Amino acid sequence: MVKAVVAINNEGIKGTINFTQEGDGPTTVTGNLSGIKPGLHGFHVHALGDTTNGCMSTGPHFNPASKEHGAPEDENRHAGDLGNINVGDDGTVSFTIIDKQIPLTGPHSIVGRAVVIHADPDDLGKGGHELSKSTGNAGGRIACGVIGLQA
Ligand SMILES: [Cu+2]
Ligand SMILES: [Zn+2]
Repeated sequence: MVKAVVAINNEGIKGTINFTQEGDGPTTVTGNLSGIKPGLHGFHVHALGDTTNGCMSTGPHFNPASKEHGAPEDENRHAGDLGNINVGDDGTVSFTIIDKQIPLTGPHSIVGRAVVIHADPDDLGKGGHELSKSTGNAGGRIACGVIGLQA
């Protein structure tokens, strides 16, 4: 079992996101976050584990197969497209995502890259906005953290 973790602590948004993968199986993502505006927020793996300029320096969505932005269940999606998280009225969210395109080992590993939470909902590529096919038009980057291997 390979494990990785992200600690989130940006502008009052706090929490932890854990990743586990057994062999070549799917990766399970579990998160507990607080301090976020209620509603849907785009949730992605971005290509770069660089936060020297805050979340802006994490680059675009992780996209090793050069596809378009989409929903997690779409064939045509960025590997980093994990959809939305749905924050409750109390500003907290607990979620579990199981996904096959975000391995923790090998050439397309997400370890050392970044998780980003957005201000707005991800339209999953279907919103008809000029940004739908690249970012899901999910708005600003309100929190992020670098994915690190866990012993
Ligand atoms: Cu993003
Ligand atoms: Zn994307």
